Amino acid sequence: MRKTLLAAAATALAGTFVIAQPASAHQTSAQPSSARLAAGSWTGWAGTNYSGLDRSWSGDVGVCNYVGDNWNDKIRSAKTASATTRVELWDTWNCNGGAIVIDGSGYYNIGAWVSSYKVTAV
Ligand SMILES: [Ca+2]
Repeated sequence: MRKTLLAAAATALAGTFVIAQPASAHQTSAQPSSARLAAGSWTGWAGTNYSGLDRSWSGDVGVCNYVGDNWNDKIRSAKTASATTRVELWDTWNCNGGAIVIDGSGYYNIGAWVSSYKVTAV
């Protein structure tokens, strides 16, 4: 009798725990993700004056991203997706060395050195 009650209590607790877990996970993930949804995108071209092959990248504000092996040191012009979006283009893979800032009006002649980027405003 006593054993049955304990088992029932344990089951009830386990049930509560399992139900509470997704609910609290849902709550905690809802707010940071809406803040993190501040992502910006930009396009880079293999040629100057926005010519040749192009590719678009996106990223969350403040996060450094590598452009990838296919585009490393190959971007020659770039502009962001909107007038207010600002993106730093960095010399090294981890946003170090030198950098320029691009916006919606673009940068039409960049040396072949861009390796990483960081969105700073959307
Ligand atoms: Ca580089």
